[in-house]
Amino acid sequence: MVEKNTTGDQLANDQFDTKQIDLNLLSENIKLWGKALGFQQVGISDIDLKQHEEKLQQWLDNQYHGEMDYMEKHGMKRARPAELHPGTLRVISVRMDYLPDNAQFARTLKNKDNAYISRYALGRDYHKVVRKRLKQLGQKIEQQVGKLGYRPFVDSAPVLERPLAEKAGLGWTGKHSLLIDAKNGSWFFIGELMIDLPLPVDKPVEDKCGQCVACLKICPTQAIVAPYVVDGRRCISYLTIELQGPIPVEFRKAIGNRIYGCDDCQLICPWNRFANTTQEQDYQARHQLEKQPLLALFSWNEAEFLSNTEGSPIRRIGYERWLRNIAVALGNAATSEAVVEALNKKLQESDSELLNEHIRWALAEHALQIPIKTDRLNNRLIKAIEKGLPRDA
Ligand code: B12
Ligand code: SF4
Ligand code: SF4
Repeated sequence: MVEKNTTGDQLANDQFDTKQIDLNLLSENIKLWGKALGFQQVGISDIDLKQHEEKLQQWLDNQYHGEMDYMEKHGMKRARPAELHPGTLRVISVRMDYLPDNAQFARTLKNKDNAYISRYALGRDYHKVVRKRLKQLGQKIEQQVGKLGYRPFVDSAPVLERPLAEKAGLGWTGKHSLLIDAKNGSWFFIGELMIDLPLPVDKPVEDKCGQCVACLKICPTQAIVAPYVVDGRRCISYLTIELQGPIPVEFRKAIGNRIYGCDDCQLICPWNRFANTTQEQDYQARHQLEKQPLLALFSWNEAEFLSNTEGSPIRRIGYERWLRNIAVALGNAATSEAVVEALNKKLQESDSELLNEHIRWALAEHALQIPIKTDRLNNRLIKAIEKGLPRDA
């Protein structure tokens, strides 16, 4: 419970002028309530992101956002949370782990006939899960202190979420540009609640990447162009999820069997040896998506696609791009009659030029009849997972 009329600071904004609230106690309670709502960590930061503006601008000037117009549209607003939600004084950042038990990463990456779907997308759409609970956290705070201005967001607003969570002490930014916690690795989502209370802020933690460059070296498409900088246009996550049009041919072989997102830079990271698993039901893998043969997924009709991906983030790419991605993975699978037949069948049925071009590419790969080349990077990654992450292999 929040004690009122104790030693509290006088709140800065007019709304709360008449009340005395112990802000230290309130922030402690917010952390407890956040944990009770299923967040593994809760931290608080101010809203000063000035030091990120120049780098964000450089990233945009380099066109690293590719087709992600939403990254460009709001310009520097991303680094100025108060412009997004006037009155914001603090941001409460939350961490939600999504790695389930028995992830079997190496097994899926090894079997080129099965689809690899990035771990975060195998369960329920995290946007819905995290946002709903952040809203509950906002309501809980309001119940205690009276009417206040707050806004929950997770990927949903033009704001630099990762730097905010970093300021709030939820982890350091790894060279792959994701946030890492020393005790829990990087398998987590972040979400934020903007709030107009001048709560005490937390301290950031120290960068522990040291001399390591494993993520830069393992990335199949060399998307991490320098430490801490990802060229979105090269990232498999962008190519399979964000990109609307054709996947550039130069990246198709490197995509392997990854049909939705990629986890390689996290799988190689030594800090993920310490990752906790989650029992959260929403993040358990759905049977129809996990360890599925590419051919089974390729045979879904649109109605099956929609029903099998209901409530999943995958649904938003739509049926055409779903097939586009699987066609690329089938082009990388072992040549067999069944694969060639399935590709030809879809080619006859489909009137999408986008899909048909990818199918023709895949058929051409099989026509070459070249035995599948050993993928050096993929093999190295599989060995590293088996050795470093035996539980998740
Ligand atoms: C756009 C986006 C993408 C794009 C671009 C990725 C990127 N790194 O920007 C694509 C589609 C490729 C992508 C992929 C993924 N994403 Co994403 N993505 C976002 C999103 C919406 C915005 C990120 C952003 O602002 N990018 C802009 C650039 C400029 O930001 P930045 O990379 O942090 O850039 C900083 C550095 O470059 C740094 N910098 C630049 N130069 C230099 C030089 C030095 C010396 C230093 C120190 C720093 C530095 O300064 C920049 C500004 O701070 C966020 C959610 C959000 N609203 O924040 C999720 C988010 C970052 N993604 C997330 C996830 C999970 C992923 C994937 C793992 C999904 C998957 N499995 O496929 C991959 C990982 C790929 C990767 N290594 O980044 C999570 C990360 C959670 C975590 N633990 O950190 C987020 C936070 C979503 C969430 N709410 O949970 N994503
Ligand atoms: S998600 Fe995959 S493609 Fe993207 S930066 Fe990481 S390793 Fe590279
Ligand atoms: S793989 Fe190494 S360099 Fe990359 S984020 Fe992890 S510790 Fe940092």
